[in-house]
Amino acid sequence: MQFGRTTFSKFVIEHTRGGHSELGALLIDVSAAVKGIAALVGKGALSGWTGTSGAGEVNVQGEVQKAIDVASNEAILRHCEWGGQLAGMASEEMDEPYRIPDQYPRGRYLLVFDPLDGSSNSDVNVSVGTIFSILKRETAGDGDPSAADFLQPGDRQLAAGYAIYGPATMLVLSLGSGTHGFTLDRENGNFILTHPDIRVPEETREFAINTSNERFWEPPVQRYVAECKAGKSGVRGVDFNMRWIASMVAEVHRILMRGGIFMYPKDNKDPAKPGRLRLLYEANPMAMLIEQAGGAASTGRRRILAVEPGELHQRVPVILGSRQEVERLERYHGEYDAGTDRAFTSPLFSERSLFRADAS
Ligand code: AFP
Repeated sequence: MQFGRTTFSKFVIEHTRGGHSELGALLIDVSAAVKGIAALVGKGALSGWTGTSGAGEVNVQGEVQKAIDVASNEAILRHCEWGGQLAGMASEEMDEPYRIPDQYPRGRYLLVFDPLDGSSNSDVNVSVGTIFSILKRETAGDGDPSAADFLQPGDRQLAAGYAIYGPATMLVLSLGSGTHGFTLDRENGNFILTHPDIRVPEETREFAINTSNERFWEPPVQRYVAECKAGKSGVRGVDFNMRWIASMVAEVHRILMRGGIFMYPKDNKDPAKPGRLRLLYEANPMAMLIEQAGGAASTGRRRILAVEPGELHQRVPVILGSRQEVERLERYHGEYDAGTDRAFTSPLFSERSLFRADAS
C-alpha cells in the first residue's frame, strides 16, 4: 500500500487549479476509464472480449474491429460523457465525432483517443495501451462540435497521455510542463507518481522500425537504418540494437525510460497513405509527451506538433525519440530532398551511397 505518495488525482488537481479545474476533473475521469480497461485487458481470454467484434465491423481505418477495441472505446465514452467538461469526443474506432447525450451538460473540451493501441497484440498477451489528447473547442456555441473543431495542430493540445497495460499498468501524462509517470497500485486502485519529470536521453544506440517494409521506405530512411545495421563497420562507428513490439505505446514508453528512436515512416507500399499512424490520437499526443521530456518528434521533414490536420483520421509519418537521432534523420531527409545526400563512406571501406548512383 503506497501512503503519502502523490496520487494522480492529487497531481492533476494541484496542476489544474486556477481556471482549469474542469480539465483536472476530465483527466480524473480518463484515469477511471483506464483502470476499467486495465481490468478488462488484464483478464485476457477470461474477459470474454477476445476475437473480433462479431459484427464483422471494419473501422474507419479499414481494420477489422476487435471486440476489445469496442469495449475499450465504450469504457472511455461512458466514463467521460457525463461530467460536463466535454463538447465532444473523437476516437480511432468511430468514423464521426461522438456527440454528448442530451441528458448531460456540455463543456468546452474535446477528448481525442485511441482506446486500445496495439490491439492486434492483445490476443498474444503483449503490452497494449490507450492514447489520449485533450484540446479546447475554439468555435463559439454550445451545439455539437463539427469534425473541423478537432482539426487543431498538436501544439494546441492542453494535455496528452497514454496508459500502458504491461506487467505494471502505468499512466504517463503531460500538461505542458514536463512528462510524468504514474504506476497503478492494484491494492488500492490509486495511480502513484513514480516517474516525475521523465527525460529522454539525447543519444541512443537503439532503433525501432518494422524492417519488413524496408524496400518501401524513402531513401533517407533506408540510409539511416543501413547505417545503424552497419554499426561499428559503418559510418556510425558504433553498434546499434533493434526493437519492434508493434505496439506504439510500448515503444514510446521504452524510449521515455531509456532513450531510442521509433520510426513509422512514409512508405510507398500504399502511396495513398502518408504513413500508418494517425495524427490526432497517436502522433500528436506521443509527440507532446516526447518533446516535453526533451526528445524530438518529426515527420522527417517537420515537427509533428506543427502539422495542420486536414481530416479527423489523417495519417502521418512518425519519427520520434532521442533528439540527436531524430535531427540526424531530418538532416538526411533534407539532403535527399535537395539532392545532396552524399555517398556515405566508412573509414574502413569506401562505399558509394546505396541510394544515389549520381551522388558524389
Ligand atoms: P493495431 O492497433 O492495429 O495493433 O496497430 C498498432 C499500431 O498502430 C502501432 O501501435 C504500432 O506501432 C504499429 O501499428 C505496428 O504496425 P505494424 O503491424 O505494421 O508493425
